Amino acid sequence: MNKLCVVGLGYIGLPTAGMFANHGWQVLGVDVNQKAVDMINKGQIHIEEVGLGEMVAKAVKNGSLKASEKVEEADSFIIAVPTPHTDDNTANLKYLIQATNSVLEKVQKGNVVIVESTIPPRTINDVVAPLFEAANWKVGEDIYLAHCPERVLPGRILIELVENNRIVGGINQASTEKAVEVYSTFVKGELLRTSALSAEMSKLMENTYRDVNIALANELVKISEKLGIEALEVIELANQHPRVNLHLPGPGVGGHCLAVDPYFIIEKAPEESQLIANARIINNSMPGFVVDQVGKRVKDRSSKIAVLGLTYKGNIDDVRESPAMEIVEKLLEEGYTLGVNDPHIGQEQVGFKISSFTDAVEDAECILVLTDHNEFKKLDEEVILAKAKRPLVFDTRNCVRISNEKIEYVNFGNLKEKAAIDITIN
Ligand code: SAJ
Repeated sequence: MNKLCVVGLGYIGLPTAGMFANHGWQVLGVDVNQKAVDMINKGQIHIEEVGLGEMVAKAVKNGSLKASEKVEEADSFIIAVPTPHTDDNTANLKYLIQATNSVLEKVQKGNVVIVESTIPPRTINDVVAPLFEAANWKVGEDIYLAHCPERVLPGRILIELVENNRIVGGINQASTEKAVEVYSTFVKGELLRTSALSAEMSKLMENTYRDVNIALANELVKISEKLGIEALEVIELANQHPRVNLHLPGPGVGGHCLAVDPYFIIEKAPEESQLIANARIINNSMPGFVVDQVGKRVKDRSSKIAVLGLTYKGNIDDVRESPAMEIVEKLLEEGYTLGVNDPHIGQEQVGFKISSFTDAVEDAECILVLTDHNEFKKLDEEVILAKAKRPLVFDTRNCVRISNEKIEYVNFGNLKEKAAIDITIN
């Protein structure tokens, strides 16, 4: 039986370990978090993901998955540790280097080492390979090295791991083929063979493409606000062109991918990354723009604002890099009183009070929608009319559908009052 060692048991590493363990591999999952290791060895999980609990429990029970704090000898190694960005927006490769060094202690001739973590371009060639070379391994001959970025969406990880096409980028062709052999165990999507360098850059460009396009939509909102144009109507009309797909404006871009990955490119080629850097500046300016727009409608800074939604996008429980959190901070700095409601957030995730919808809306001069949770698509209009001081809904996500005429509705892309508009983008 082939043995696999997965270093890093987070949102990507644990589902990956479980998947291999359920497809004929003997898997050792390694993590520095002792609590996570203990839980997994009891067949439990420390993160939330649809179907993952059952998958891990099954693999632990039948003995194909074990967890440990120490790397052991194996045929293949997968590294799936975080690569956070530092305060100066450069990648922090500390965990990747630690993980590589721990693999280095156990690697044997003929093994393949695969990095799944998102990394700046040239990291495999300039950082990871030299660590093995310094230990006298001929990388690509004695041992094989590849970068296979993950591209799965939280909530759908177990499905997308199997069905998505997967980029497999070896440091040389022999490494690519070795890594293809590993993933072909369960991947039903296409395995796209390429170099490590192209793999690194494609992953970053996928998220940068989205970030730049969202910046374009956000810039359109600002231009439209100045010129009295209805931005959302413009997007809807322009998208009728067969080769145009304008994205949706919003209160900013959050999450640990889109708001971070473009910096990995900028870091390596700052002079050349003008458009990418400007897109980051535009998207980062959106929380301030939202607060200015609130200020135009609610002049008395001692008023109460009801904030609906804190997560970086709808129907998830993740507040990492969320523009809504920054907007809350800025509104408080302006002096407003806030009532905050988010049905997907627990009190312990944030440092301020989370209220029920009714309590949040009570006495509010403005109901500010920052996240497109399903719960917000149809608001309780009776409660708004009975409790709010002024029944004004300011919808930065174009997601609320209002039916009562007594409620004033302002759409973010249409800063003059008008009904929400139905737009779909890919
Ligand atoms: N957003 C807009 N307007 C839009 C689309 C999104 O303002 O038109 C905002 C969202 O509200 C959110 C942010 O962008 O704040 C990011 O959301 P997202 O759904 O675009 O992306 P993520 O970060 O949840 O996941 C992305 C995905 N990448 C792409 O769609 C290209 C996912 O497939 C990747 O696996 C993931 O990044 C990753 O791990 O890199």
